[in-house]
Amino acid sequence: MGLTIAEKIIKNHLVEGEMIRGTEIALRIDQTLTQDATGTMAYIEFEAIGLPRVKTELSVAYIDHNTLQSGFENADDHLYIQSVAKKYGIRFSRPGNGICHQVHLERFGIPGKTLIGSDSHTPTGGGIGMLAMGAGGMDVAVAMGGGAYYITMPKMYKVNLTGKLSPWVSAKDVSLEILRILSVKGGVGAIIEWGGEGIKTLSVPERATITNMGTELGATTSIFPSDEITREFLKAQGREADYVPLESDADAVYDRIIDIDLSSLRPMLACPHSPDNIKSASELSEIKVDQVCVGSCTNSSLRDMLRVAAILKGKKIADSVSMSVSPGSKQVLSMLADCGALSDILASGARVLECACGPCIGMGFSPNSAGVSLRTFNRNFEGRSGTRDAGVYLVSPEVAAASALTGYITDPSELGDYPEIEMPEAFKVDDSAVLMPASAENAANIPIIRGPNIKEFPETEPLPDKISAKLTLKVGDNITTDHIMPAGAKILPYRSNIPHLSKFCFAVCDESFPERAKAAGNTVIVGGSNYGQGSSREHAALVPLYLGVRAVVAKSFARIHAANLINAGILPLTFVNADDYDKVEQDDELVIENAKGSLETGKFELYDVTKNIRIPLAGDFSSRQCGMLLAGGLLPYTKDN
Ligand code: MIC
Ligand code: SF4
Repeated sequence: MGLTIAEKIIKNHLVEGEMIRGTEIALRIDQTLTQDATGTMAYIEFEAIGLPRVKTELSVAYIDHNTLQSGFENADDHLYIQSVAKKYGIRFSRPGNGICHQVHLERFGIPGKTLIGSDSHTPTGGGIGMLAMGAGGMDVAVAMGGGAYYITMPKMYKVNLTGKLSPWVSAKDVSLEILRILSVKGGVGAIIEWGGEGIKTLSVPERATITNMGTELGATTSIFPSDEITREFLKAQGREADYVPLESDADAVYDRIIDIDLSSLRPMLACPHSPDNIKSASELSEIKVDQVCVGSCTNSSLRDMLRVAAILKGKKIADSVSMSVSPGSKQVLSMLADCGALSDILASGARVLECACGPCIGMGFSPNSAGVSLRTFNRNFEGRSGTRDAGVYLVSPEVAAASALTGYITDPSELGDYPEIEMPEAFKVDDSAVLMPASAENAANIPIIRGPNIKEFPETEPLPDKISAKLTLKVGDNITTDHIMPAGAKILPYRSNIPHLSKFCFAVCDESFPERAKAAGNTVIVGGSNYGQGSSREHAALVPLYLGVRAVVAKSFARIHAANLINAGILPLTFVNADDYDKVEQDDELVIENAKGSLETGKFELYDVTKNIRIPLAGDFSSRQCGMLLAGGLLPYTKDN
């Protein structure tokens, strides 16, 4: 039987299990990345493992999320990460060098390698043919220590692209089209392989836009073949030696095949508040726009920026629009400056922000009250922009620039001729903002710098046999980790301070939750389907742990969040009958008897004391996951073993 691209990489990295879809497998990880918002916690966890050096081929610590430094907290965390990186053998990408996924693609990604990152958009690396996955910080810490990364062997989906994108339509529209087809939960448990003749018309950064946003499908990852286009990209980055060809076998077996004709696509938008709420630009032309943001790890490549500059060139953005442009990396910014495109952007009236996540994670540039914000980003969850009543639309760079000019949502093809851009043959390579670690001999003397913002890790306890808890919060479908643990400029600086963060847990849904949870002592949360989609932030498990959450019962879970809950020693259980979700109510007193014994059978029972009803629950855990849950999480489990 032939293999898919992902299966070929998995086969080369398999350390445990068999490649049987739906069963647990363990993979050797070649590369890791962290960013600063999840990195401090990941490195605290790496330190707890107690190894003198990372064991990966390459590990990079990026600073790109928390770059506002509105107080000492961020600066302290940066110094902590920098000192850890130097000591333990990790490269340190300084603030200003760019967004982790963009820089990693440009400078470090290698086809055929495995990469995990403590950020859910790590699949960006699939654009260059890597098996790149987002993970919780603890899993990244373990991988840095040479430990395997465990996943459920995914199903394999194939998207066949035919045709060629029309002018004014771009890779972002392909992402929006697949979200329209599959929805935010349509990729759960699957790897999405992109192929067909149409991929030959897409450059590596365009492919990376597509794999980046594959995260919003809930997919384990997305991947493109490594072909001549990949070679060209690597050559232009001065890294042709890293090229290896990679394609699926002709008789590879897929669980689902989806065909998309690129020629048929039109400019689209994802409307508030979900990336799969898709409409075409021409349908929405009545909507007035207040803000436009170009950037993020989805759309901040040189190609995207040159395109925006070419559309804005010689024109002014509408008086009513506030526009920001954040290039994805120092390489992109510096090349924009060299070729004059940066001046075209500035002359149009747009504001140029630094090469970082910025508005994408609510670090500044929040929209006005009830404002309409068009963003070339990947997520438009409620409140994520920092303005709770804002309406955020996800768009391509083309729609963003055209709408900034007219002040209304605009199908860019109305602007007339599509301005051509010329991509350079070689990128400008300057890796001086990536600091190399100390040599192994000198590492012992490097001190770790720990500011007062770095607080203790929350305590976990072994699983009790009987869990008595209050149902302190009941929420609906598609709850994101941005709901569970919001980010933004006011909160993000405290990512290494769980007690402080806990005050904001579920603030978007119910501000009284933290107080009520603390008062209850032990808590169970009930959710709908796809609970925990979105960000990989393990804080969405560690903070609930700190607040006494012992189990989350939902109709279904998103992959990374379910793993993070188990890593934190919290039971993720699902309703056997989805209708039972309606039977329980907030404030009910609940009991899960025989929790330990139920781990073996996978059959749990929830007794709702208030309603006097018994509800069957499922928890299908591997023996390793049972071990972690019994021990109270991954760290105690790793220590015990
Ligand atoms: C995001 O886009 O939500 C983030 C911020 O990059 C997160 C990571 C985090 O919460 O720090 C992600 O995607 O994993
Ligand atoms: Fe940064 Fe936004 Fe990308 Fe997350 S999605 S890594 S916040 S740019």
